[in-house]
Parts: sequence; structure tokens; C-alpha cells
Amino acid sequence: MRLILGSKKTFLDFLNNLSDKDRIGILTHNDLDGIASAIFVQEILRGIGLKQPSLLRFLEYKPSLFEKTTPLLKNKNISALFLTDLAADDFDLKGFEKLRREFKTVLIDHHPLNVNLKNKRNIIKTHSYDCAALVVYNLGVEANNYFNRTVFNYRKWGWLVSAAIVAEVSYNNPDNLKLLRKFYPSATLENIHNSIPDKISKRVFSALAYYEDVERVYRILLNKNLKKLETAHKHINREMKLYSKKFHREAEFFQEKDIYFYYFNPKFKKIVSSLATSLSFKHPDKTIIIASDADTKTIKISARNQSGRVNVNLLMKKAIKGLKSAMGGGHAKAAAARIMKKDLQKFKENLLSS
Ligand SMILES: [Mn+2]
Repeated sequence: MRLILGSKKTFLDFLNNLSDKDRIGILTHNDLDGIASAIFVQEILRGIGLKQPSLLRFLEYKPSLFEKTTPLLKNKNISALFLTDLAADDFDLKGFEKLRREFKTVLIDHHPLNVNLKNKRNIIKTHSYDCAALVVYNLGVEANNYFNRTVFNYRKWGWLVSAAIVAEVSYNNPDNLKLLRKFYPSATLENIHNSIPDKISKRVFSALAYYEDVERVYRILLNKNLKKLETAHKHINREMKLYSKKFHREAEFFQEKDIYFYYFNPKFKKIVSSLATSLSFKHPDKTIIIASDADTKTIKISARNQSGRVNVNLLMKKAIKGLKSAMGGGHAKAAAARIMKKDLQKFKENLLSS
């Protein structure tokens, strides 16, 4: 794993600067990669004998990402903060800078670096294709070497880092596939979508969509109660198949841009992103854009392109240009946006303009 910013020293120094007096908070993304990252941080803290976090929050990407959490952190007297799997510098640079002024903060992330970020202290960034959980996992292994004892039981968590690697399509990097194959030796690039980590990753998606309760899914993973994901998966799987069919009948296709656009409102709102992912593997040479209502006023959009010919991070940034209270971005192959409902037409025009 080659880091873009920061190093294992960044992480170990941060750990060494923590004491039992610190009240630690973790802010992480509300998906499998984010949940796994938080679990690994927690395990590392436990391993070096520090108190468990006083606060753990799973955040959804919204404009001014940190606005609502800062009072919470102060309420809980948090002094040190781990941010994982959050495009903190990209989606809310101002809020991120403010957070760093008020709390000892380290960011461990794999979203593209914001060029406007000046202070690069305590930031560990890797490429989009290495998921955040993998970075924390590897830092845990480094902590073992550094402290010369088992701080982080990496064998115990091989299944979870592998599921995150599949969920974030990080297996295309040979090093990451190699790590996954340590735990699942029969997995290959060709059969990865029939592997156990793929099965787990899909069930986590399902449970997140079905329960809309990240803490619940977090507890299931922390205790490895994977059977508890089955009911959710049965329901969500049915819904996914239904909408996949509907997509192929109803989606608009814009040939000049090779874009499929589909606006719909499923019973389980959160299936949108995993539906976009699964459709993008069915149509790897196309750009898949799926929109649905987030609430009465806003629309959430997921964009995917697996070929790498279209950078959907930049595409989303282009499509929200000039729209009020809009945000967009993510990775080159998988990105998202959030816009006001009334701006959907303008969003589509921006999307199709060259
Ligand atoms: Mn991630």
C-alpha cells in the first residue's frame, strides 16, 4: 500500500500522544468501509491499553458535514478525534479546518485530496482504490511491529477487511487481492463476485438499506453475528432484482455520452447506491446515474463508471455547478451528489453538456 500523504509514523505519533486523560471520538462514513475502519481503530486503541472511544458517529455525506457533530463532540468533552473514510477535506474543508483547531485530529482516508488543503498535518491518504479499512488494518499491523506485541489481532479481522476490499472494489490492486487471498486462498479476480467476502459485503449493504440503522449493523459486525444479516438480505435482494428489471425498461439512455439515467423512489431508499454499483458491473462501458428523493426537498444521486473512461467524481462536480446547496464528488469510478429537487433538470443539462 503506497500512501499519498502521511505515513505509519503519522499514525504512531498520534497514538503515542494520546493518554488516558483523552476522551476519544471516532467519526466515520456510514458504509461498510467506514464501519470496518472504526472497528479497527477501536481495536487498536484497546490493544495499546487506551480507553474506548466516548463517541462513535457514522456520517452521511451532506454539505457542511461536521456542522451538527461539533456541538456533540463538545458535549462529550472529546479531546482527540479519529476521522476515517471521510472526504473531510473535499466535502467540508472549512468544517474540517475548524475541527482540527478544536480537537487533536487525525484523518485516515482514501478519497481524492482537495488541492485547496494547505495544512497537511495528521492526514493519512491513500489512493481511491485502497479502501480506508485496509489502511487502518495495515496501520494496526504496523502498530504490532512498533510496540513489539499484538496490539491489533489482524488474523481475527481478516474476514472484515476482505469484505471491505470487495465492497470498495479494491481487489484490482494486486497487493490488496494478495491480502484477501491470505484469508480466502481460492479467491481470484475472476471469481471474486462468488467469494465469501463478496457475500458478506452484499449482506452488509442489504442490512444497511433494510434497517437504516448503522449502529445495529456495526454491532452485528463487531460481534460477527453474520446470520443476523440474512433476513435483511432476503428482502433487499428481492427489491434489487425488481428495480434492476425496471431500470432496464425505464431508464433514459443518452447515447452521445453513454449515460444511463434513472430516477426512481424505492421502498428502501438506501438500495440506490448498491443498485448503481451492481448495474455498473453489468454495463462496465457505460456511466450509470441513479437519482432518488432523499427527503421532500433534496435528491440523492449515485454515479458509477467501471471502465475508467469517465471520471464520475469530476462528472458529479461538473453537474452540480451553479446549483445552490448542492454537493458532489467521491471517487473516479464511484461518486455521489446531493441537489435540491427543483434543480434536477439543470443537473441533467449540466451532465450532458460538454
Ligand atoms: Mn470508503
